[in-house]
Amino acid sequence: MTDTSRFYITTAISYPNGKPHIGHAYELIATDAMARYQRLDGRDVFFLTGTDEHGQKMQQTARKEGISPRELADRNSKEFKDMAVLLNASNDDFIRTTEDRHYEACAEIWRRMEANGDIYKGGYAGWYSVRDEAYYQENETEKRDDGVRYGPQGTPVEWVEEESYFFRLSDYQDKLLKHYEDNPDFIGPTERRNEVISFVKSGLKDLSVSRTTFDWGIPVPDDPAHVMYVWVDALTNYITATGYLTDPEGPRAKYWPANIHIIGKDIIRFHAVYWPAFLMSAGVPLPERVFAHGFLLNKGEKMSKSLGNVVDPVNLVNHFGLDPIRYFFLREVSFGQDGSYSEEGIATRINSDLANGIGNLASRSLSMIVKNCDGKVPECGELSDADRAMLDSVDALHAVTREEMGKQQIHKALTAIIAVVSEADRYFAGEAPWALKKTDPVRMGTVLYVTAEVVRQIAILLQPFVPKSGRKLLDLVAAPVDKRDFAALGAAGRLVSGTPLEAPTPVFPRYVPPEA
Ligand code: ME8
Repeated sequence: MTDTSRFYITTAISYPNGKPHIGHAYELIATDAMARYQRLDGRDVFFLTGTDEHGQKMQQTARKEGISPRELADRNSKEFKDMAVLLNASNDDFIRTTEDRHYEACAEIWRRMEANGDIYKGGYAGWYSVRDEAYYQENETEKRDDGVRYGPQGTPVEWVEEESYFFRLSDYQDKLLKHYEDNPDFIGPTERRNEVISFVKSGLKDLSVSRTTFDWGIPVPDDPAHVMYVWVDALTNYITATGYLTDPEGPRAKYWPANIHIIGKDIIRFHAVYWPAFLMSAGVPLPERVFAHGFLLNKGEKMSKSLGNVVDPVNLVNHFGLDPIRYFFLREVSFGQDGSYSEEGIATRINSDLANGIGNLASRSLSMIVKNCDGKVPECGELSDADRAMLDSVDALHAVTREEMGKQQIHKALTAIIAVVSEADRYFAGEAPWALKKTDPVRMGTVLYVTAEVVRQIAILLQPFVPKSGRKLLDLVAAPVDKRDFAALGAAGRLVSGTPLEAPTPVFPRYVPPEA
């Protein structure tokens, strides 16, 4: 039975201290594919993305540019919104942490943690990385030959001493470990789960949750000399958007707790340690799962502004086209691991799987139908063993992809789909319908019917990954608009013989590199 239960999925919210880069685009594309998959599978989906606009990093960048943090946030948040449109992301909301609704939710969660006795005033003296917006223990930092001290993510840290509120994180060590044990799927993939467990086992210190040396943040209730530590503010975005704390009777409150937070591996500690501790303290249910994807590397090298390889997603999409780029990242990178990309890698992948794969299969089979079957979906005659095996393979894809997508193994879902395309290529070549035209036109019709039915189901299943191309393919097989979700997969939605088809136009053109 189709699972019609609600499904709430989020991306991290990005710092708009600069324009979006390819890592941001990657996370949004992957999360979008998961949201679209669940929607087509009949679930009531709420998909959230947005921007994380407070904190010292934003304030410092704005100062360097000679503008206010709000101006910086407004300018770049728009870039992130535009990117979501460019990437055809199906997010249901876009949250900005400078919105009023978010201030209210943050004040509420703070009050609840305070009422639970978990917040006290003290003084912080220790290392802070502005680039990571993170506090680090002395033993997590190292002074390098350049005389600068760096944190575990390779960003410089500075010494901070100021009055600050603390959260009693140390009280949550055992509760967190128990939660990880009782809920083995809370953190994925396994490497990240192990990393988090060993971090928590090594001992948790209370966490400084407010700052007093700058003011670009959400004021602490009843003590406006303090702004909330940006991560308290940022993590709360996931709840703000549902209204769970501030509008519990509202239409979106039902979406909390989230089914899954999709984030990058660099911010797992915030999501799998601090966030569940804050929620336990505030008496709010925890998200079901936090899944960390890997980092994208440009030809194997870490992206960095100084290396000049921070690829602009807009250029990449303009160059290769949106769906080819979406497909490349989703198929090429094992979701959860780091991935490398290059122009050659993208070209090879999209030509082999899209142009020569599904694109070619669709155009060969459908143009034969248009030419030889009166422009109509042919009758499906008696099925041979080969026909049945072919239909069984494509009918099985719903279950296979559902299983893989349920584990965030996006690349495996796509691999399974493309394997059926290859099988259909072999089937088509083996049955040689062109040779049957004169000898056995009824049999030719059956082979073409089976092939077109494979194309129909592949098209339905490709929609989460390459939405526009999936739609175009469905137009080519004249699939009715109300028969394009996963309920129409398998025998339930078989092509109807006699349906008129137009001559196919190419859906996935071959990528030819521009002349040097
Ligand atoms: O961390 N490859 O924001 P952010 C893949 N505001 N993913 C990457 C990447 C890369 N090269 N670089 C960054 C923040 N990311 C916080 C989040 S959530 C409550 C607050 C991912 O703009 C990164 O891992 O630095 C994160 O998930 C997202 O992009 C936003 O990064």
